Formats: sequence, structure tokens, C-alpha cells
Amino acid sequence: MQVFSRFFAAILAILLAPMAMSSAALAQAPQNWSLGMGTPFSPVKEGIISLHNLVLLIITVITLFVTVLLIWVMVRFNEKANPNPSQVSHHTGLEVAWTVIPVLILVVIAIPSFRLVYFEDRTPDPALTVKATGHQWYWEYTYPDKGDLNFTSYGLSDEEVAKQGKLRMLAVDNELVVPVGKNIRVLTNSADVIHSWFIPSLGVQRYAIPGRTIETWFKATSAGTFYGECNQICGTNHSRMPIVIRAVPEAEFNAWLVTAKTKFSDAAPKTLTVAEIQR
Ligand SMILES: [Cu+2]
Repeated sequence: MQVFSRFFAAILAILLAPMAMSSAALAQAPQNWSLGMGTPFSPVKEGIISLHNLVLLIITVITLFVTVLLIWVMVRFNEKANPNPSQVSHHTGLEVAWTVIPVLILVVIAIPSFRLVYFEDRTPDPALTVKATGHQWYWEYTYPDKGDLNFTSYGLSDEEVAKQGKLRMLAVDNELVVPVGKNIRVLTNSADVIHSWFIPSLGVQRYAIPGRTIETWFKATSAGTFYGECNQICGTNHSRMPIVIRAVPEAEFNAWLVTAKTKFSDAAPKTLTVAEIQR
């Protein structure tokens, strides 16, 4: 009995999770028991969700069709119901159909898919460029069109997180600040191994590869804090290089720029001790 009530409690939690999420979603962090895609906060993410919905619809129809076909074959053509099977082994019409129909389905998926890939790839009318360089194990951000403002962004240790009341494994010391509602061009790059710059709620995921600069972009459609992580396994502290983007109104961004330029004027990347790395 207890097993059943636990089971139903779990089902209820899954069903109610989206409701609980909408209030907590302002923090843009992962939520317990959430299902499906998170709320979109950029045009690219909206595109990802609509492509996902289209493909989900197509695979649902295909799965139902194949299930019904299997059941029909098992019932109608089993040995008892159909003792003398047909001897037909080729049917040109049928063979053409089951080749052409899947091709057409793939074309229907490919068109919006390629459109989205190209949409993600180049920034329409960029207002700001930010360079994100992956390091083992922190991110370095550069604003080339803001006097090469440059700073590092380290994940906070568990003690610091507890002290500051922030999110464990997601909070950083220096957040990437950008103006809200503007197209931000992101150039990813790496100083050592392959990393990946991934912010789910903004629909951004780009490899950071040594010796290569890759472009992508986002536009935060509302002010807020957006969390992400390096999602390419890059060594011991892979899980300790989160990404935090704070989208703020233009005036606030300009004010932040002034203070950031003084704060980070002589900042050099800090060297981690072995104890810090293993923490
Ligand atoms: Cu990494």
C-alpha cells in the first residue's frame, strides 16, 4: 500500500512540477522534478522549442502508426486466423511508398532544422561582442569593443555558496553582464582543452575549441540571471566551471562597465591550489 501511495505521490509531483516552476523559474536554474523544455528567454530558444514540438508530433504519429500496424498483423495474420498466407514477395507500389514517404518526412524535418542551425550561427545586427574563453577550470570573458575589458569567472566553492546563500555548482564570482533585449554576439574559444558554453534558457550551446573561434548569439528577452555550465567533459573540475549571465537594462549595464573597468584593470587569472581544485 505504501509503495502505491509513494508511486502516486511521485506522479503527482511530476504533474505539478510545471506549476511550481513558473514561480521559481525567475532564477532560471534547474528545478527538481521538472519535465520538458524550460521557459525560453531568447529567440533561438523559442526556435529550438518549436522544432522540438514539430519532431515530437511526427515521432508520436509514427510510433502510433507502427504500434497499430503491429497489433493488426498479430491479430489478423497469425497462424490461426490466416492459415494460408499470401505468397506475394514483392509489391512495387508499396516499396516505392515506404521509401518515398520516409524521405518526405525527413525533408519536412530538415527544412526548419537547417533554418534554425543557420539562425543560431550568425548574429543579426550585434549590439555587443563577448569573447568566452574556456580554461581548466574557469571561464574568461573579454569585451573587445569595450576597451578589451577582461575578467575571469570562477565557480564558487561550497563554503562560499553557503555563506552567500547562492546556488551550489551554479554560482560564480564574476558574472557576465549584458544589456537586456540586445543581440549579443558570443565568440567561443579555449586556452587548453575542448569546453562547451551552454546556457539552456537562452538556447546557447557552443564548443570552445583551442585554436578556433566559433560564433553564436543570444538576446535575453527579459532581465534576469541565467545559469549554465561547461557541458563538455574537460577534466577533474569540469563540473566546477558554471556560467552566470546577468541581463540588465542598458543604463545599468553602462554603470557596471565603468566599475568593471576599474575593478578588473589589473586582474590576472588566479592560480588554483591543488586543495582548491579537489574541493
Ligand atoms: Cu570545461
